[in-house]
Amino acid sequence: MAAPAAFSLREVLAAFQGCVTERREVLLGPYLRGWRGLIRFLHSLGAIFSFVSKDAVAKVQIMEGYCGGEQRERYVSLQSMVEYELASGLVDLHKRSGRPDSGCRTVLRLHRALRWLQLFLEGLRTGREDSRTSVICTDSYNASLAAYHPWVIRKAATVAFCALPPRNAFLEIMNVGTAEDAVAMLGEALPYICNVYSITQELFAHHKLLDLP
Ligand code: 1PZ
Repeated sequence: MAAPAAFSLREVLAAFQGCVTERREVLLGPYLRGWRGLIRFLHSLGAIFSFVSKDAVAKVQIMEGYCGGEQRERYVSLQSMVEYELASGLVDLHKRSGRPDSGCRTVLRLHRALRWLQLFLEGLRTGREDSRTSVICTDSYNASLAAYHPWVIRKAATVAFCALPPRNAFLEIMNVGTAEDAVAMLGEALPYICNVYSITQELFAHHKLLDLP
């Protein structure tokens, strides 16, 4: 059997570039394609991260279900999703009620993880050649996602981070070329991720959706 084609993180990050429209709407199709690519990359880092990818896959699947379901035209963008789910009373605002997870609460989890990704990639990009990926990763995690995770997940995450390869090796497994090429690519791609993050943050803040259970 042929080995799966090596894929480059450049294409993955480009999906986030393609998901913002001129009207500053975030399109769910490319957003989820970006996530699928990130999850694939995560798989290449080994089984130690499978508890992370399992959860990420579950969340992406929920969203793909909505995007391919009966109400698919309501799930074209984050903006149309928020409007539809709120107007139809589909979002548990204070306590989970046993109803299916809403798109809003599901995207919120991915959105918080995107903040981690932004900090982590920025840390890698600007880090010194001899800096440790595990330290960059732990610092980014503690400054973002950790606040939303119980102790046991924080512990498991921190242990897994120790398995990450050194900075330059990590930049090379991104498959963009040399470590310098990867740093240059990150410099180009990160503003787009920041943009997706801030538009989503604004949208969720506006509708008071930043603490959905
Ligand atoms: C390069 C190294 C990758 C490290 C990944 C860093 C993120 C660590 C996150 C660990 C969370 C895993 C377990 C599941 C947690 C869930 O409880 C939470 C909340 O969901 P809920 O329980 O409310 O339904 N899920 C999340 O916070 C979403 C986490 C998604 C992480 C995606 C990481 C993508 C990695 C890309 C790698 C380049």
